[in-house]
Amino acid sequence: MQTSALYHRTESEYAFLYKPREFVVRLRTAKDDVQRVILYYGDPFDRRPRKSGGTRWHYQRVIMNKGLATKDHQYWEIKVRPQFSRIQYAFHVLGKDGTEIFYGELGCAAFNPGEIQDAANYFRLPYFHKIDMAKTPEWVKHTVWYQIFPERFANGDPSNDPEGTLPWDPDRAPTREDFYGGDLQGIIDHLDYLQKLGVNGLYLTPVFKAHSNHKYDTVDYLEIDPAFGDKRIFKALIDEAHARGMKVMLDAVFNHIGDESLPWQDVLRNQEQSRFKDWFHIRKFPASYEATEDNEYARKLTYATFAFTPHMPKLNTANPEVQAYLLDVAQYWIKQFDIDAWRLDVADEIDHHFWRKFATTCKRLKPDFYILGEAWHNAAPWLNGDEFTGVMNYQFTGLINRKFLFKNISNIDFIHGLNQQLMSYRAQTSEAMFNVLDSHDTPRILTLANQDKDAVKAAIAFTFLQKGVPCIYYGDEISMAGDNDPDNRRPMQWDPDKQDQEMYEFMQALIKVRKQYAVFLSEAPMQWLDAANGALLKLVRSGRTIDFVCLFNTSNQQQEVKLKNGDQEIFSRRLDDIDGRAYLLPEGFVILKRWKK
Ligand code: ARE
Ligand code: CA
Repeated sequence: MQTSALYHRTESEYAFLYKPREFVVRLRTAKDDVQRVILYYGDPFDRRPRKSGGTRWHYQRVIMNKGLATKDHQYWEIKVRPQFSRIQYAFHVLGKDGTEIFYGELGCAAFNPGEIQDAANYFRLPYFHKIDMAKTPEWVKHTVWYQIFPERFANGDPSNDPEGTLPWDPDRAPTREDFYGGDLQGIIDHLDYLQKLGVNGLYLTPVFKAHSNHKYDTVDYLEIDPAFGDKRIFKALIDEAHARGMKVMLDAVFNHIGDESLPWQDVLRNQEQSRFKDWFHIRKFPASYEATEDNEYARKLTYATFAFTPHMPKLNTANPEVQAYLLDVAQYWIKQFDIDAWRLDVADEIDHHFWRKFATTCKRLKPDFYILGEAWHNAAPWLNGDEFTGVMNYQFTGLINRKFLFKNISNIDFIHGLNQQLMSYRAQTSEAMFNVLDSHDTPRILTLANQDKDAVKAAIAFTFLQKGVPCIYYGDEISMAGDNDPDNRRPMQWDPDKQDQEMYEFMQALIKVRKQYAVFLSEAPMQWLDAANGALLKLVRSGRTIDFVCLFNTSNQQQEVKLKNGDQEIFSRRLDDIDGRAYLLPEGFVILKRWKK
């Protein structure tokens, strides 16, 4: 047995409370190396008399389930409910080669029944604290998000258009500096459209006062940008959205502030004498820059910024004054306007210390508040329950794009990659992930897919069947195209003759299914059938009363599909020729809903 592959760590994605009294244990082993894993567990204070005198630990034994596999590893998983909310546990691992290992906190040893009494070797979770448990608000699972870039969604009020506003033209590629006049009234005007589509969560990129069209260079966090409207209109938007059962998430850009903001302007004027000098990370005075985007110049910056961008000086979030200021902003929009979630811009470049305070502050006001971090890489350090609820799941969805849009990954590698992502987080965190296939920071899916709409449909359908909440980037539902930023931010196409109605109806149907089975699709385990099959991707989500059998034709040929329930054939079709009782989607893939007796 390859004992070096054995891995477990307490209070992590390997050992966590899923519900206040339900403890999940995962063990990693080498792939195809182990035949069985038995979990030994008991109460750390439960000693019982021995017949021969003295006492001994009382342990229960349970066989662990074979869980998901990655390229190199096999995961084993089990849920246990210890009576007194505390546990000590270790693993008895039986190798395919016949070796038996006892694996605990002190490492691996040959399995020797005499030694299973040695409590020092047991992993421990000394007490189950509900307050420390990573929690996913129930509403998050029921949500299908829709991301809006307010400057480009709809112009509901021409009177607030900034100077030089261009005519609304979805066919024209915007430059970085263009303005099209989109605003909050425009969103309000189209809430009926969004409701009809079925989405029930709106994620707005920044709406606070700032100079750019994207508003990531905040001038004032406590003001709505005048080109977007004012607080009265913002309140109306929240109320109208809530009245329709939609949640609203705003973008918190706390890593940096705009260079036109009061604190930074004060630094530029007063330099070392500025009372704001410790609000930033200034390496050398004078802190200064010229308005140039040349990177050679940028690297000579004397102060920290976002990505060498001189107009985005980085805030010193370790400074208590800055903390108080930003936490006040966080509270203000929850208290006064009842927002439901914050999306945290460049979240991974801000210290954990600050985010812990931030999470406590938000949840004190709204216990089921959703905190979504922007982190493009493994985000486990922020997802222990005291910082973010989930992150923008670019790693996960990147794989989906590779499978369905670029078609450059085999089914088996794809499945292993998805499994790896799922095993990187606690189960409830995977349920809270924000699954975006594209956004204002990436090319649009249709463009990534080289205009192949069937591929787009497959990618979206697949995403909607995963754990984690899906998000649609405005305009994708009517097949808008767009390359990298800024081309991905074209004005929304509102001309019905130019909107792709078929794609719209497809998404509408999918959103309906997702919402109808929201909890099931969040929680049911993932089961890959026949994973080595290169032509058919078969995912089964199995619940108590219902199974989803999801088949995706990943080849470019017609595929024969047969499904059996025991000996009885329950489904047999050619995959581009499906009809009947199955809930089905066109173009070579199907979701077959099978009710259990
Ligand atoms: C734009 C261009 C840049 C250009 C710059 C010049 O995109 O290429 O150099 O202008 O000024 C906002 C605007 C952007 C603007 C940027 C800077 O929306 O249009 O850039 O400000 O002015 C990384 C970060 C991630 C970040 C992305 C953009 O980790 O946090 O880069 N995303 C957020 C927002 C953005 C926003 C900002 C941050 C700044 O969502 O919209 O930009 O507030 C890889 C890496 C990631 C990387 C990702 C994308 O996969 O792993 O770390 O994300 O690519 O580049
Ligand atoms: Ca306007």
